[in-house]
Amino acid sequence: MCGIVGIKSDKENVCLSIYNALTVLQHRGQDAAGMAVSDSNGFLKMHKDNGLVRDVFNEEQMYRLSGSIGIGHVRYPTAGTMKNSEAQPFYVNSPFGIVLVHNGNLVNTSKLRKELYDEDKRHINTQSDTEVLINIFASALENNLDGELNNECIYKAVNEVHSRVVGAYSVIAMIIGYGMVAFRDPNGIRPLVIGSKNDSTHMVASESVSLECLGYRLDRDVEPGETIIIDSHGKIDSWKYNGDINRTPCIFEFVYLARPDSTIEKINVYESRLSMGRYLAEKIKSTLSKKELDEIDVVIPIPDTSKTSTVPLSISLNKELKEGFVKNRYIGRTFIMPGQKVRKKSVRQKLNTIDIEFKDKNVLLIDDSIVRGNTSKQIVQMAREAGAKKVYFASAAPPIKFPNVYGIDMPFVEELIAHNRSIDEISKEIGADKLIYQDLEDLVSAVKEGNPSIENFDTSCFNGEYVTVGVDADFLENLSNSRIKSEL
Ligand code: PIN
Repeated sequence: MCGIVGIKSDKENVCLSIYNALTVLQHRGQDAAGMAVSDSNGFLKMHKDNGLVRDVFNEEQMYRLSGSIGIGHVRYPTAGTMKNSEAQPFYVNSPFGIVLVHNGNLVNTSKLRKELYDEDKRHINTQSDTEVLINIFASALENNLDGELNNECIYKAVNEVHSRVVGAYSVIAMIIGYGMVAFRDPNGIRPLVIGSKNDSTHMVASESVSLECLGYRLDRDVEPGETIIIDSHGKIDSWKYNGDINRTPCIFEFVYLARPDSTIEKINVYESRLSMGRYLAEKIKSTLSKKELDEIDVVIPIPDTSKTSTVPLSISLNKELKEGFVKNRYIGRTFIMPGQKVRKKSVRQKLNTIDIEFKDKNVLLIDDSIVRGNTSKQIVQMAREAGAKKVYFASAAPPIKFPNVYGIDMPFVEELIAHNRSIDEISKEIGADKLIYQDLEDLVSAVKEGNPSIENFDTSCFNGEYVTVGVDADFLENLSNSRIKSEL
């Protein structure tokens, strides 16, 4: 998962707005950040590096990055390596100066790499699938040029991209001197929204929250398979792919990835989490015996995401909600630390217990999801060390049994605690007295409540049903061999 933003302004220098929008999207990736801005003389300025937004850009770079149109990116590594050369945006200088940022993960990258080399005669210099994508786009633009560059050739180029590329891709590209091009894959797996301030100042971004925080109005989602062009005069035009469009947004955005104050596909993320809590409460009621339910003294969310779902859950169970864990806000994510030992230690550095909420109590802990189960195991242990008698554990998402191939960094299948284990075995593994998982059907219903017109979501990490072609056993095996082992 990554965060992307593009701004075209009628007068103001966009660099500070892009910087601010990237800090709002920082939860989508803390590994690297980058920005490319074009000025009125057609010069492109770019800066990217590993690190948080606030560390990557300094005052000097911000002065240099002036211009009225630009794009930015925050990265959470899902494909490729953690080298700073793989930070985005990527740039090519033919057929025009093009810079591009991408959120998602391509499925047929190996095939495309080979084609680019053999047929398109383009050189790829990194492991990043975004470099593959920009070259496919550039090559398609070259193939479809009809004299002057115009919107029509751009649409034809994106049409070619859709027909060659398989996977998840929300993209913002900038063609220097022409304008900005934003498009979303025909499944609309990763989010992308567009908003505006006035008729000629527009922002495209991964989440609506970056629009709101910068005083833009959310206009709408970029539709699956849709391409939007904002030209250098601020004029907007759009086109819809005429191939297969099958809207299947990633349900995990609602479980954990997106900020609660975002709206994706007209679904308020916060409300979907409240609803998950209500459904999970029903599941808990039907799973635990009356005795077990009666003996729960307190419900405790594991911060931060599950705090939202725990509120209606505790009301529905008629149990007191207590803050039993405090999270250190200033610690970086543990994934940047290599090796299991360091990762285990990091949970304790990140979370601490408020012992009085556990001492001599039967507690029900709520988390948004269980991926590897390492954190859950340590949290259960911490609850016991703080004096809990019984520790029940509930997850607002169903068991994660399959890898995510569309841009969420989920470990390969053997590392998933729910892979090849029954619920009782998982419960034992994390040391809980009982473990309750949300049912997939209920998770889907909870999210759908916000927009009943969405028929399907990508739920592949729960049921192994991948929404694009090309995800077979061979693909999954190659993926697990190439994956960066990082922690979600
Ligand atoms: C973290 C949300 N959430 C917590 C991410 C841990 C799985 N983990 C996924 C649970 S936050 S583990 O609240 O947004 O900070 O199962 O892999 O141990």
